[in-house]
Amino acid sequence: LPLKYLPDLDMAKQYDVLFRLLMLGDSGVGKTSMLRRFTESEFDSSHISTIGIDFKMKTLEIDGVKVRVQIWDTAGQERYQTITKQYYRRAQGIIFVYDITNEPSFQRIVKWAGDVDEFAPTEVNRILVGNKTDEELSRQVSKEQGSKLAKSYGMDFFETSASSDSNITESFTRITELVLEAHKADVDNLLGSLDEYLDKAGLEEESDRPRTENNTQRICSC
Ligand SMILES: Nc1nc2c(ncn2[C@@H]2O[C@H](COP(=O)(O)OP(=O)(O)OP(=O)(O)O)[C@@H](O)[C@H]2O)c(=O)[nH]1
Ligand SMILES: [Mg+2]
Repeated sequence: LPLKYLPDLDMAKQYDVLFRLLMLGDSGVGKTSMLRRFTESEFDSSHISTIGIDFKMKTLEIDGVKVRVQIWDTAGQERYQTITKQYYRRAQGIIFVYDITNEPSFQRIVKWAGDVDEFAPTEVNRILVGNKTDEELSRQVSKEQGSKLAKSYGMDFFETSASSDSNITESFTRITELVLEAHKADVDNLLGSLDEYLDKAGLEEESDRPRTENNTQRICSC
């Protein structure tokens, strides 16, 4: 087994693989609110700017694979960018967020994407999200503009609202699916070889022992 896939034998098998996702975008676009909506089903209309970086966890089941995602919520404020950039290279999936009622936040996606090209692994999966669709009357960026930009980057595109809970689960699920797809060969390989390994270990130890499979957790932290 490659060293980067370390089974953690201490915990009961609650998930099969672990992926890291990263949220990027200007301050105030709603990154923390989207994450809070997704992980806690809550929304707060006050803005408390994220300081540096924070994360939340959630487990999703995709194609029978229990995927645990660690979602890193970065501060959009310029002054934290030296810190947050250090997390780019450990991400397998990136969610770029802008605010549909704030044109400059949309323009700056180009800058965020450029930073990712520079600091993240080239194979990182990415999606684009335009948040705050509940504020339709204040819209400054059309859905077409968003979808066109996403297309030019080869990214999937969603418009969401953390406030009215629209497309939030869909967006996080999609980026997770993309990451899982991209790592599918590794994951299958990992699940397969661990099963094989455990079968053999079981046979060699004592053949009437129950299979240890269920106590094993497989982590893909590639
Ligand atoms: N109407 C509306 N407001 C939202 C939505 N999502 C977030 N907000 C509000 O926008 C403000 C900023 O949201 P945050 O989630 O803190 O933004 P952020 O992107 O995490 O900002 P930083 O941490 O500074 O980078 C807050 O007042 C939120 O309540 C939404 O979908 N609709
Ligand atoms: Mg925040």
